Amino acid sequence: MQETAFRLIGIVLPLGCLLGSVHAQSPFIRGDVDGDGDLTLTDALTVLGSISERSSLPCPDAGDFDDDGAVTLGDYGFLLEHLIGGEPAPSEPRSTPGSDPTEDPLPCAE
Ligand SMILES: [Ca+2]
Ligand SMILES: [Ca+2]
Ligand SMILES: [Ca+2]
Repeated sequence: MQETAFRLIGIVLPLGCLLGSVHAQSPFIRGDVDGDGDLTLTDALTVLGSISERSSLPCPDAGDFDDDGAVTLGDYGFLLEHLIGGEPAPSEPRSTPGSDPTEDPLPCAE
């Protein structure tokens, strides 16, 4: 039992150091906050829910629709407009999962 615990620590610790040192970011599609690969009303409602409940999204960077470094009601509005009218287009990455092209404090971890 103890041996198993030590083995686990041996695996988890280096992994944590690795993630902490390179600031690894999971690839994401901008606006696809639930990560199902599509921009839908569920994504908009998830953004709205996280803002009103002050909870964080699994991938806050995906919720930052206009890529200004913060997830706000504006992002919810843009996402809703995009779903209804097709405009405005979200910032990159938008068609295939990718990483954030601009630096900001928003994380994206699975
Ligand atoms: Ca989605
Ligand atoms: Ca934003
Ligand atoms: Ca950014």
